[in-house]
Amino acid sequence: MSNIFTADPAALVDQGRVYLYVGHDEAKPDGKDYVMNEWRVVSSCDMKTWKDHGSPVRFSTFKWAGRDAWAADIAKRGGKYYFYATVDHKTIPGKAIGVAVSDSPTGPFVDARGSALVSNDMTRHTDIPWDDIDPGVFIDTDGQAWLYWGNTVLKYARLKANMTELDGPIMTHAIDSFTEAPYVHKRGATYYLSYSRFFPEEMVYATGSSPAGPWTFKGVIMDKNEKVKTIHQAIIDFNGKSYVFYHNAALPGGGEFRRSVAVEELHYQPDGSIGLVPQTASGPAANPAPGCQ
Ligand code: FUB
Repeated sequence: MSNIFTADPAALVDQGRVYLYVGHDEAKPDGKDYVMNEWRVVSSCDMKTWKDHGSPVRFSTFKWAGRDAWAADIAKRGGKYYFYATVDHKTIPGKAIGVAVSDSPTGPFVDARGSALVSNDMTRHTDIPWDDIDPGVFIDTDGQAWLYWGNTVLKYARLKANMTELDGPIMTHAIDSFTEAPYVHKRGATYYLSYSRFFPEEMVYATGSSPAGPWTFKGVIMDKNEKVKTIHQAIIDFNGKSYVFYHNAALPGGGEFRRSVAVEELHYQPDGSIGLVPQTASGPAANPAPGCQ
């Protein structure tokens, strides 16, 4: 998307098509903070040409939220699409995570609970009010769904099969220099936890043999951005290749609060490690998925 500023990608491959969900950075050129009211959806059959599906979900989809359509993630279960989203809570000070649901990857989405799934009063690990942000949802091959989130402290919990309730306690992992944007994916028997570390952020990853860790730090996936301190990744496989979405501030007029989502191909080495991914101006080559329209 080069006509608007976007951030915090989440991605889902569904029926041979890739859907990309992004926050909309609406700050003015001299803006000093995020202005984010909605998430946008685009989709592609080849990672090169994108169809705009507009905005099927906003912070105001959650009546209990007052502002801030920050980072989100999505999962499909039982024919429904569950969208986990960071917003600012109207009555419980601090950030919170809501879950919206739709019968279609392009929405419209409705609040699945009518209340926050996670709110700041449920976590006491740090004093900051923005520690309950950046949900990453992962459904394991055994069907168990997990939610990861956090700023400063990495938190995680099981989700019930209904995808709208936590199943058990909120747990934490002590991850050195963890900043935010936890994201878990699985390749073969290996679980990959990618996240942002330091500030300005670099995109790094750890691996483990279970969705609950323990996690072994492996290395840097992408070096920090030049013009913006955040980077926020999502990693998927699509049509035989692997990709990492992230954001930078490369569009004209871009900056800290005027970011742009981009994508690059990601390569696994024979030992399962992820090679350093350079940012390019052109992105990956077209990868047309057979039968996708
Ligand atoms: O877009 C607002 C916040 O900035 C996100 O929640 C973080 O991941 C960072 O990208």
